[in-house]
Amino acid sequence: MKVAVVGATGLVGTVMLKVLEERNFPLTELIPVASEKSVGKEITFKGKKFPIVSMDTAIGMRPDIALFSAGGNTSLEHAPRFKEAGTTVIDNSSAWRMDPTVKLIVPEVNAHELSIDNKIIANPNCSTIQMVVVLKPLHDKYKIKRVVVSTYQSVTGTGVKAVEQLMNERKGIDGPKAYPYEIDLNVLPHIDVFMENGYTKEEMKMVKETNKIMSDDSIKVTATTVRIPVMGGHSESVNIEFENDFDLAEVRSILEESPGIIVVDDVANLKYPMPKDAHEKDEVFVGRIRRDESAPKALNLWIVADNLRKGAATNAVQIAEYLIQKELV
Ligand code: 2RA
Repeated sequence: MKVAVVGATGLVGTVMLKVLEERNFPLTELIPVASEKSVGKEITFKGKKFPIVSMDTAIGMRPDIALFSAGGNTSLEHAPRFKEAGTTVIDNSSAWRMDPTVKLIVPEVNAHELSIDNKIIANPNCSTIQMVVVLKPLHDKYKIKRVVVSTYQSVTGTGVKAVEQLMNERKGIDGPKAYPYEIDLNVLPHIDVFMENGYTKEEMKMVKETNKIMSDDSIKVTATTVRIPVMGGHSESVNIEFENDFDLAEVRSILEESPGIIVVDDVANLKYPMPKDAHEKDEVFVGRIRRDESAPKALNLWIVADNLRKGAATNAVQIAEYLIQKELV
């Protein structure tokens, strides 16, 4: 399997390479792609050095799969070119997610939708991925009416410049700014740009992507997405209202038995999910499982995951693994 990683030197691209290595992905040739200024440099993968090549060179090498994490404009321009060359593209940008002809995939939820005809596949937004992994088994059992989610998102979701801003602020030194305000000892109720309806683009991604991935527009979703000075991953406080009532012990066992989920919920011993524990893991961690006592048939959960791994790189690699397993590529 010839695999290209487009954006190989970026925050997510670097994690994609790490995940491919850790999961011993069955690749016969690796094609790292980055901007012209990086062409010719080398990356090390499984102890071997691979030269970074240009987009055109990579397309000419006709990879079987191309994992993209290079921004929306790059995906819009070059994903179709890889597709033309016979490559299946799995894109981590938001460029294709709401395209009705493109599948938006979280393997634990809707990998079954994939077919050999899907040559551009969209990787959902990180904050959406970790939430729908948990919603899916509960929706199947109790049918979800409405979801209210507040997120607490790591600066790594913004990128290297944001991590540098946080670290510089903690050291009390000036430097490049990724945010309009200080992020250390602060929270910003503002991720991406504000829309006409007062929501941010990040919040509307959670709303629209959830309905597409769950294939159910009847699920009402509202979101408030917040940036916090944390590194290890995104956390989410999720309130779910169901059509049908539930048994709390059954909810817990359903989650414990669902793929990709680890339940960490023992408050008597102060056990609950935290970004520090989720960092560099591929699972979605769920805790603080409790009935919402203010409403019938409603549940509160706390969901944490590493946004660079399950929220981006690992989910993309899992899609690629599924394509190989089902001989769709
Ligand atoms: C963020 N989910 O956290 C967005 C994009 N990675 O900034």
